[in-house]
Order: sequence, then C-alpha cells, then structure tokens
Amino acid sequence: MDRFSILVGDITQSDAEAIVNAADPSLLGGAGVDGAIHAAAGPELLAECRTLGGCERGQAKLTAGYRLRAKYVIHTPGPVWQGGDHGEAALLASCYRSCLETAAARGIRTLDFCSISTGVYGYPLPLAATVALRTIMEFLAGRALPERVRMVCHSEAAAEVYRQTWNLWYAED
Ligand code: AR6
Repeated sequence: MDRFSILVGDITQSDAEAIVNAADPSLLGGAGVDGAIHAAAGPELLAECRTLGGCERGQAKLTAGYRLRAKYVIHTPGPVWQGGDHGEAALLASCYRSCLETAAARGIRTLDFCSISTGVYGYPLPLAATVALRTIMEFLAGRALPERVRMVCHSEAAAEVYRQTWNLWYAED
C-alpha cells in the first residue's frame, strides 16, 4: 500500500495538508499532542475551537491550522481506556473513520495522524495500532482521498509497534 506509511516525528512540524489532533471533548486544549498542536498553532486555534461547542468521542471537527504548516487540524476526542469492554475499539475506529471522512469531504489530499488515545487516555499501543491500521486501510481501499496518509509516531518505540502490527496483518509474504 503505497498511500500509507509509518514514521517517527513531531506532528506539529508536519508538511501534510491536515493533521489530526488527539483532543478532549471540550476541544479547549490539554496536554500531550493537543497541547503541542495548540502551542504551535497559536491562540487563534483555541479561539476557533471555542466556537465549535465541543466534539463527541469518536467524532471529528475541522479547524484551520493557523501558524502550523498544515492548513487544517482535524480534532478527534478518542476513548479513554477502561479495560477494553466499554466499546473502546469501536470508538477508536470511529475516530479514524471520522477524520478520514472529514478530510475526504474537504478534498484534503495528504493527512497525518498521531496515535489517538495512546497517551493520557491509556489505550494499549498494540491494540490501538491494530484498530488504527485496519480502519485506515479499509477506508483507503474504497476511497480516492486522502491520497496519502501517514501515522506520525512520537518515538521510535511506538513506530516499531506500528510496524510490527503492520507486518502481522498486511505484509506480503
Ligand atoms: N507528535 C506526534 N505524536 C505525539 C506528539 C507530537 N508532538 N506528542 C505526543 N504524541 P496524547 P490521548 C503522541 O496523550 O491519549 C490531552 O490532554 C503520544 O506519544 O496526546 O488521545 C487531550 O486534551 C501518544 O502516543 O492523547 C485529552 O484530554 C499520542 O500522541 C487527552 O490528552 C497520543 O497521546 C487525549 O489523550
């Protein structure tokens, strides 16, 4: 699949047309990647977020990127990990799908994801990676946009988990 790749980096430095923010339902900022994106985008991002009335977990809302290189930010509040039998996987898949649908509807050609819910929200990384890759691949199989999707991991260790998960499900042997 030449439309998808896994890399290590800081998503605030992304050159994609849109980046995904692992947000809080208030959309009013927080720690982790959310804090980093707001810090890099500048106060105009928070001002626009305040007009949106929050966002349900599993849904997504689009804003401008302001001082980021990315033209847009797609904000999605992921599930809080509660042991795995509280609908977490379905909600996480819904986050990825909602972001991809939002991007496609806006004509966005390049989209970078961070690893939603795997920091403060405590979703175990290997399980989250399985949901993320499956949902992204299913979406791309049926749609022309986005043309390019990347998973931007914050550490080599996280990227390795994604690569191993990829190899488990998608590597051609
Ligand atoms: N670039 C790419 N990935 C990053 C970056 C970065 N600059 N910084 C962190 N990550 P988290 P969540 C990775 O905690 O679990 C906030 O307070 C990080 O290593 O940012 O969805 C919100 O307001 C991890 O793998 O998001 C919410 O309240 C992944 O991003 C809550 O945290 C997600 O970690 C959301 O929690």
